[in-house]
Amino acid sequence: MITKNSEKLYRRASGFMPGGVNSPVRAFRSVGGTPLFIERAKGSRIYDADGNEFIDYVCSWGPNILGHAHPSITEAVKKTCDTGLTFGACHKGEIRLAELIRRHFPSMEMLRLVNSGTEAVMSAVRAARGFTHRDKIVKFEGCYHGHSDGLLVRGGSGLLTGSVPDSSGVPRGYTDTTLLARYNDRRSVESLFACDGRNIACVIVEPCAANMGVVPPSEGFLQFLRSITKRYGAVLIFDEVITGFRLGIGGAQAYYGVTPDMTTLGKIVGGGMPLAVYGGRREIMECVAPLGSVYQAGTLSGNPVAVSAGIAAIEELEKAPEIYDELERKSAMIEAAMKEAGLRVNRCGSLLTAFFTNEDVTDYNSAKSADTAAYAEYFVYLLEHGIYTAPSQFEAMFVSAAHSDSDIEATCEIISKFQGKGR
Ligand code: HOZ
Repeated sequence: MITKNSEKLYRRASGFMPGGVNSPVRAFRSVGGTPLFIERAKGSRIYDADGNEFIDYVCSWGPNILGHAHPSITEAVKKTCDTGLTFGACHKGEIRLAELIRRHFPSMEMLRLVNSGTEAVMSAVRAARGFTHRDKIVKFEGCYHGHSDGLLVRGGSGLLTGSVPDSSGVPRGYTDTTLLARYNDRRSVESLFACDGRNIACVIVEPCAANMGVVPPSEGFLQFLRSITKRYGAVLIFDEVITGFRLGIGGAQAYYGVTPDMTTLGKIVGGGMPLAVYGGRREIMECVAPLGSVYQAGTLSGNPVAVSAGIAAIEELEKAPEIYDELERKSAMIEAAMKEAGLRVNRCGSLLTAFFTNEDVTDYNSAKSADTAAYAEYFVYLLEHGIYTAPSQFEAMFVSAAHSDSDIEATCEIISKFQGKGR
């Protein structure tokens, strides 16, 4: 595969951006080689600066559930651009998007539009603290909730990829109130509540973890979180930045039948534009300014262009609910091909990870047992055969509605022939 142009661009980028990238996992550090510079994308395909074409299973890390540059979304964006890029004031689209979100996430009785998943989570945690008048929060090892200070403890995604459990630059005091529990381990949660239950403002969890690779919740785990938080008066926050509108149109909460107090959304809800949401029970959201004393604001919050993309994406998903059955069918085919190649797979709907380990992956420690060099070999093999997947063991593979049967069949054939050492 020729990557001359990407290499040249990467050298230039490295003079400006740390590691040549604007988000660490993109740097290909854990898989080797040069990051590809993408020139354009359409449907299931991306094309790099050297003219290489790939079937894309990164899908911008989740937003592109309908594939790249879906015509309804790009049309909506173009039309909105002509009427103004940003107003910093109220507009009708915000109400339409809020209505659509609440229709599918009825637990989000009130909500706020923000710009990124990090911002949504940071604001949700602040609202939970303001509502409960408590300071401590519980997060799970290996879950990633963006890069706000208090949540950069034993995180997944780029922290796991780069083997950096805790970020430097975060003063100790900022994480003193962050308590750590083990994913899928009820006892670790019970003991935190037994020690400090009346000081815990919230439990934040990815209802299906997807930032240490995909790790589904064990049977009853989310129900358990629901009941223990209720018992102690703590707020249960589902971080559905990845799972929202992906596991089904109602996200993980509908998929697993567990209703949180608060939810954060990102990725799909913005249709590929920078937009995220936090919301939840009315009485909690009424603590947010200007109604209450929890402050949160943003010049570009509710940006009309991003809002129009989000509306178009959700309307498309509403029009074609069969998409989710199709995603399930196609993802199951890929899972079967991975198994045929002797790989260990975790899958939840259209989120999958092939883990290069002999252990069942159920939490941070078992995820970390994966052989990342073996994953790198698998990644390079796929890339050289025209398949673009996450350049990290600790991320998900995303299947989209734009992946045709022939894309999936070609992908399965290539995966099933993988002969690397991690099998
Ligand atoms: N945090 C994202 C994956 N979970 C990576 C975002 C990116 O590099 O674009």
